[in-house]
Amino acid sequence: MPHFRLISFELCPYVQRCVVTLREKKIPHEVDYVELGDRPDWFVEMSPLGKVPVLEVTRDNGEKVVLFESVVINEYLDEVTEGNMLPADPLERAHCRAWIEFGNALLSDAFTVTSVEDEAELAKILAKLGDKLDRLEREIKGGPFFLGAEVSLVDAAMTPALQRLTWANEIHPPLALFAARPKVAGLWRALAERESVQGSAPKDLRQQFDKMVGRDRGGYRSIVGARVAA
Ligand SMILES: N[C@@H](CCC(=O)N[C@@H](CS)C(=O)NCC(=O)O)C(=O)O
Repeated sequence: MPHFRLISFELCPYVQRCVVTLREKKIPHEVDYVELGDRPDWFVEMSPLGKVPVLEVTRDNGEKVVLFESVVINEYLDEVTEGNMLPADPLERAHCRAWIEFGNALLSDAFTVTSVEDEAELAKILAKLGDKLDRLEREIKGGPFFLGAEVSLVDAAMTPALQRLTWANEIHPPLALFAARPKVAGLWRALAERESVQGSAPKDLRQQFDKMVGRDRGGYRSIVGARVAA
């Protein structure tokens, strides 16, 4: 087995996806943290897009290969370890990859919903988000996870978005993101119970999230954040 070194930034939702996979599959690895506001030279040199996560893979012969992009890292980790977090059938695998891409869009919307500054913007993003959550609700068949009883890479990819949307909804209940979407709500509840998810982010992530969405962003607070501050 190669040696795995994950380059992380503690609050990064994309890193979190890889940590879920590493923990789900109990893959030995080391973690190095970087401050994105003060990037060390070795990280600038190593990371082609200047982003985390990066996975440095050291082969048995000492050769190092750098992987980047959370989705790519997760598929590689799944392929080189016991068990499968994607189906064997090519069509089903492709279908999962498509929904992983959907998870990227969901994460982007989750960020927007915590940073909008007025009601009109909030209504726009809620319409987009509502459509996505409705589609996800229809896609989850038996649950509790995306593919059913077993956790998959789709679930790992959705984890950070569902966690942040759940918190945003708790802070600002009128968002009503989950009330009419019991399967999506159930998916997050099932994920939140897993050790892999519980250990995927710093223990104080919720407090940091509240601070982040409540923080003064260039003169305004997000609508969600205003509730934290109130
Ligand atoms: N598509 C990338 C996104 C990674 C990403 O945006 N990471 C953020 C931190 S959460 C980052 O490193 N940002 C630094 C930058 O964009 O310069 C992935 O899935 O890994």
